[in-house]
Amino acid sequence: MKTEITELLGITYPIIQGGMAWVAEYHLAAAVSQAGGLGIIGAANAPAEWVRQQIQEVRKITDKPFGVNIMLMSPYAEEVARVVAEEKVKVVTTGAGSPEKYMTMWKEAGICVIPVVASVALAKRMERCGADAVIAEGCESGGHIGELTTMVLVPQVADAVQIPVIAAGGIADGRGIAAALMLGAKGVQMGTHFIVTEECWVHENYKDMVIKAKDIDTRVTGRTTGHPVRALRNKMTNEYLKKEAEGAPFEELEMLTLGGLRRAVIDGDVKNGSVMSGQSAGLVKEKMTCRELIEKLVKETEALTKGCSLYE
Ligand code: TUI
Repeated sequence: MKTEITELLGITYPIIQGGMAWVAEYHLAAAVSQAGGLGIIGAANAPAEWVRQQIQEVRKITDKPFGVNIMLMSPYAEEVARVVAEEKVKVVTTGAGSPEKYMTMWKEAGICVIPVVASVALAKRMERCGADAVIAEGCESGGHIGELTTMVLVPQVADAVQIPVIAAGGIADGRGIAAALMLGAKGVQMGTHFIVTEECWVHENYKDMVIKAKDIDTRVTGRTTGHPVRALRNKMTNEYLKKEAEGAPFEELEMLTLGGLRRAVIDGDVKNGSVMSGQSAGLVKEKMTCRELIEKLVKETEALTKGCSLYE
């Protein structure tokens, strides 16, 4: 499965693990990289020194490439941006905003910069300011989402830019990967399925809820606040959507999801917490190691794409 993305990043398979807030810490990132994909540490709302320690922990486990995702709405985004440059992390992905102001610093540090985009306009802007690739993320994804689905976003972004495109949103098996490659992507990013891997340190309640989830079990909160977030439906999403429909103030709503992610991931409170997950939860059936998952994905994809000229 050699593509422009495997060559750009120096990895075996064009499979990137999403930089999920609170979920993507060093055990997961190291295991994914060790298995031939690209592991990513999710900096989310964490302070810069926590991110530095996570980077150092991955380096103790593997000498394979890995990345850091910077959530640009974080109050620590600026400090984290400096830490990844100091640590000369190989790959930086960004989410929930535009990373333009950090681009010069990162390029000078030799970092491969891959912003997540949810529109053609932002993809073009990222290419102009020096991005090495973009992740086109459809609204099937978990967490903070855009408007368009993966099916329509990926081919339009692939037509609009010269740099390689990575597809994300709704992909959880070889069929999804094969489809993404057919749409013009050179790689995929997956989050939800990696939540249930053995090396992922989220609470077992969170994993069990992802595995039990059916096709229609996610909800999007915050459409009216400008911060739409997809999570598995529970008491929290029910209350949120009720309050949102009643016009509750922004701060009151935001507290329910932001603080809620910690409650779900760490405390295992999957009733009152925010169990962020993509729509692909319905496709996720069992727990396995990162290596087992990646090998399964590669086998499925190769069987479907045999004879297609998708690889280099
Ligand atoms: O960032 C994500 N997913 C996330 S971040 C996150 S932490 C959080 N928790 C609660 C509330 C808010 C955030 C959980 N999940 N995905 C990448 C992504 N980026 N999806 C969509 C976008 C995006 C959207 C609009 C990127 C840029 C953008 O516009 C930027 C601009 O300036 O035009």
